[in-house]
Formats: sequence, C-alpha cells, structure tokens
Amino acid sequence: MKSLQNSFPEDFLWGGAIAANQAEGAYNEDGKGLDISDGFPHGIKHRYDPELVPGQFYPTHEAIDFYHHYKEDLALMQEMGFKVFRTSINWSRIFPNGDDEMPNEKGLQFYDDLFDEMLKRGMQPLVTLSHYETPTNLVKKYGSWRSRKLIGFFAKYCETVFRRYAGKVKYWLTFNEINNMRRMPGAAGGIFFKKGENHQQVVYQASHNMFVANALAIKLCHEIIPDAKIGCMLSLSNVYPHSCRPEDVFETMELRRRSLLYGDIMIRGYYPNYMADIWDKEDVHVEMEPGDEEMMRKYTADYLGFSYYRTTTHEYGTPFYGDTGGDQGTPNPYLKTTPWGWQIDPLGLRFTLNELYDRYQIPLFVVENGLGQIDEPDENGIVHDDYRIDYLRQHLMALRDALRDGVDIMGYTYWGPIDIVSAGTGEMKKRYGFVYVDRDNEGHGTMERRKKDSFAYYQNVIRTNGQEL
Ligand code: BGP
Repeated sequence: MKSLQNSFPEDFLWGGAIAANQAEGAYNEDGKGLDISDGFPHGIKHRYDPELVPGQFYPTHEAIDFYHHYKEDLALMQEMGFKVFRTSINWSRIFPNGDDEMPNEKGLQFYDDLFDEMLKRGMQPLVTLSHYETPTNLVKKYGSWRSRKLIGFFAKYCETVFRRYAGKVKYWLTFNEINNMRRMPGAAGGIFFKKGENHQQVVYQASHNMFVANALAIKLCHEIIPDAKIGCMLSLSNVYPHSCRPEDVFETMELRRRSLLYGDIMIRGYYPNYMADIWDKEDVHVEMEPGDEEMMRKYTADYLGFSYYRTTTHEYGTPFYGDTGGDQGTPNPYLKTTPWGWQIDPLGLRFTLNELYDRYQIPLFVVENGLGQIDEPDENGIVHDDYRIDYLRQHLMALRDALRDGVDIMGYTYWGPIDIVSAGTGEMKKRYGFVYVDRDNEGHGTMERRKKDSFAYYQNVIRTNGQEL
C-alpha cells in the first residue's frame, strides 16, 4: 500500500506553461510558414481568416515577442525557481507548409537555442507538439485532419524533433486539449466545416486520424528517446450536475464522457463501449484502416497532462457551450466568477484529480491552471495582484490535499507565468502572468517586463517546495 503523502514530493516539477503562438510573435520570421493561429484576429472562439486580411491587426503576429525576448523571460522564470517550463514547438517553424520534403533549419535552430537556455537555467523543457498550430497549408490543401495524409506529415515532424532534441527534451505532450475537437475543432485540429456537412462525422473522423497519429508519436518517442515520457493533454475543467435530479446527474455524466472519451482512448488504448451509442445517435461512421486499433492499443500515454481552470454545472435538457476554459453550462451559485465568466473552484481541482486518477491510474500533470484577470498597474507601474495569489494558493492547497488522497501528481505548470495573448479572445487585457508585459489589446506598449506581487509569492512556494502556501 502507498504510504501517506503529506507534502509535495521532492522531485515535484514546479513551473509554468505557455504556447508558441501566444508568446513568440515573429509569425513570418526565419522561414516560418503560416499556421492556423495566425488567422484569428479575435481569438480561437471567433472569426477565422483563411487568407490574412490586409490592415487587420492579428495579436499573435507579434504577441509578446518571446522569440526575441526568451533569454530575459527565462531569466525571470529561473529567478522564481522553475524546475520545468512548458511551451510548444510551432510545427510551422519546422515544416512551414506541413508537407515539405526537408525541415527548416532556422526553425530547428531556434528551438535548440531555446531548450539550451532552459537547461542552462535549471529547467526541464516540457514540449507540446501541437498547440493550435497546424500549418495553414495543410488545412487548405488536405482539409487538415480529415485526411489520413496528416498522420504521415505529423509523424515526420515528430520524428524530426525527437531526433533533433533527443538529448534535451524528456517530457512531451502530443495534441494540446485534443478534446477541444468537439468544442473548437478549428483551433484543435484545423477543421472548418463546409456547408451541409455532418459536423460530428467530420469531428470524429478527424479525431480518429489524430488518435492514430498520437499512437505513432508515442511509438517514435519511445524508440528515439527511451528515457522520455510522452503524455496526452486534455481540457478537463469539470462539470457538476446542477441538482440531485437524476436526469441532471445522468446527462452530466454523458456530457463528461464527451471529453473523457479522448482520455479513455489514448490512455486505455481503445474506444470505450459507450462510443457505439454516441456514433449511432449522431449518424457517425468512422473509417478505420487495418492496424489502427492495434496501434492505438499498443502505444498509450505515459501520463495525463490536463488543464483545469474552473467548473460549471449542467441542467437536464439545456444547451451546452464551451470555450478555452472548458465546458460552460448553468452558473453555480456557490462560486465566484471572473470578468470572463469563469467560475473559480479550487475544491473542484481536488475532485478532478481524484476522479481522473481513479479512472486511469497513471501519473497526472496539471499543465495549465491560472487566473486571467484585468490588472491595473499602480503609479509606479506595479501590479498588486492579491486576487491571483489567492487563486494560486487555494489551487495549490487543493493539489496538496489530492496528493494526500493518494493521487500521483508529477508537477504543476501555472498557465501564463508571463502575460501572453489570450487564446480564446486574442486579448492582452486578459492577463495571467506573474510578470507584466507592457502591451495592450491594440498592440501598443513598450514590451517592458515587470514583476507583479504574485512573482515573489510563487517564488517562495517553489523555494519551500510547497511547505509555505
Ligand atoms: C487553454 C489553452 C491555452 C490557454 C488557456 C487559457 O484552452 O490551452 O492556450 O490560452 O486555455 O485560455 P484563454 O487564453 O482563452 O484565457
């Protein structure tokens, strides 16, 4: 029997997480091709421009210019004591069109330098292979993940980066929030519907192709970097039944399964029995090739990385929406809400960690959790973000409680340790950082970096390995 875990393990991976497209900028430098994130002027929940509109401001094109500031930014992360730093490789820096014969050396070199810098500063890179960054050309030419051709292109990209960074990167994630194929298939998989299509058919077929690609990536990773761990990544903010009415409870379970099915497949290795009913009701017929199911069964995730921001509730028969924070239903009267309508629920994190560990029995990694808020700098330009400290403290206490419950948790990477562009809305105003970046929604500002009060708080948490929360 596992003994009682009363505190954070010695090797707990403390750190922070960003995504290439929300931070790097330099959207067309050094041979980078366009990727889907380049075409959303107001975030991934809103309009997508398949062709860039002249004169339109696209916030991610410059973002916070991490591409040129990463040394200074990582120095700040080191000052907080980060043991791990999560970012993505932007696929379109490596294969600008997605289907190129040869990789782009300048793109490869950038990530070499970036990972060297992290390692020099005592941080393990945790790398997402695809964080809403499918090369645009693959969308135009092949309809993105609708086509099985994408499996081959993705495998080639994975093999290239595994070989190149084998000595540097030991923690990998395949597709960021792959279960967002259901809520935001444009961002998650480059899927934009055509008139008259059965959306569910397209989503599940594309998801299937991604599952095969996921299995192939795991296979390649283990062959090329035997000491690496590669996980899957899901958006798993939680949903409670709105009441104890059995219909509320049952339909909430069904709804939750629409997310968990992605974990069930990539962790257990096979489609769960309840899929047959979902596909039957939605008139979905997924084409598989011989060998697909065997691949999926054989190459499963080493760990589950997930994002957790909030919870919501579900009432029987009511429509359901979702955004970058997860599913969104009927507001919960017991919880406080951010200006973006996200309901803060630290106990929900403990609940979710327990639920997931009971279901999967593999290590969990909280790879995104944080508070997006409006920060008002004082007359000296300093942000006093007690609300962020409070959010963080409460979620870390919940995480410590979950460790005591017996959940196996590898680490915690706070989302957006430095202000970046919001994925959902494209705003800079929605800030998560411990470090303020002087840039606004319209792209004005000096790009100067300044520590907020939460910086010292998190630094002390890491210094004491979570003893002082
Ligand atoms: C997740 C994404 C991130 C991220 C975060 C916060 O869905 O993986 O890319 O940005 O949500 O969302 P937002 O930026 O919309 O506040």
